[in-house]
Amino acid sequence: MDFKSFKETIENASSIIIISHVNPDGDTLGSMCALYGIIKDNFNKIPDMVYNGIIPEIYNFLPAIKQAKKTSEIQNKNYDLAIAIDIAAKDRTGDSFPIFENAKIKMNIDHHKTNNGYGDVNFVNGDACCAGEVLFDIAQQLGLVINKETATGLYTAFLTDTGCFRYENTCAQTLQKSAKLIEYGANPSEISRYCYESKPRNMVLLHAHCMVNAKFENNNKIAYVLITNKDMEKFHAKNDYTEGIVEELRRMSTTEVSFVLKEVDENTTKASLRSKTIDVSNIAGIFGGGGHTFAAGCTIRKPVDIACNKLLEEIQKVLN
Ligand SMILES: [Mn+2]
Repeated sequence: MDFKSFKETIENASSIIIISHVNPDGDTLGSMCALYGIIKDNFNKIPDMVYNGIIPEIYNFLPAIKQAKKTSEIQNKNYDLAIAIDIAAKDRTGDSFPIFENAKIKMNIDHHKTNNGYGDVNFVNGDACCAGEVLFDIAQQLGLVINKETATGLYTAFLTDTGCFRYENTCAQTLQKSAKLIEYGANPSEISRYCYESKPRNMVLLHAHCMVNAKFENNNKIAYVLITNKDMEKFHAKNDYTEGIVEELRRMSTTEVSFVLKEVDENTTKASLRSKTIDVSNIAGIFGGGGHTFAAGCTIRKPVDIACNKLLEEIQKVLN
């Protein structure tokens, strides 16, 4: 890929905003902070950063994350340049969609295979393990400075989107590039501690509750749990506390597909799907969602129990 237009586009913009995706994760937030650092250190400009919903507490360690604002706090609505990072499709910008649409130039930096190149300038590599890797490649090819803070953001993206270098998107280059980031100052044990051993107590207790109440189908090949608003209240849970439950269900040797259904309101249910074998992005696609082969999500406009039956039906069609 040719990254020269990255440089030109940044140089030509006098106002820049970086947009992370709804329900932000370690890749979108780590990459956003890294891009902030890259633009600040190499182009002498201070971009704005915007997020949707809540930033999971574990990511408060990210350098520069405190500069990020909620969509409602953004005054300027007409940026020269808006950069979507780790955003598979435009609607994943959530509340920030108007900011993205109003910008004169739209840049799209991503690694989702389903990304259709919706920007004016697109850096999309479906083989990259995370959006942070695409950004790393841009910086390396253009000879841009990666300081300790930027390396910390990028390393967080690599670590979290590969599930601690365990998923199928982990390859030799993933580790080589991560090693480079350590040379640039990222501290692997410290970042792992923040990402994996700094969870709010009630989040861990909610996870335990979900494990105890998990259900199984197809000879335990399907493992799933329904989370109602009542469950959330019981644990004073913030929205992001459900992160990671679907992966815990996949951990069992018998699991081929796991999913978590979360009640949003009486007619809306959010589904997260994980798999070891079948393509769950297709199944999410049936309900208007998408994602990766082994990790996908969708919103189903049905009450949680009906959504559950519909989703089970679709998974069983593929498994049987
Ligand atoms: Mn990602």
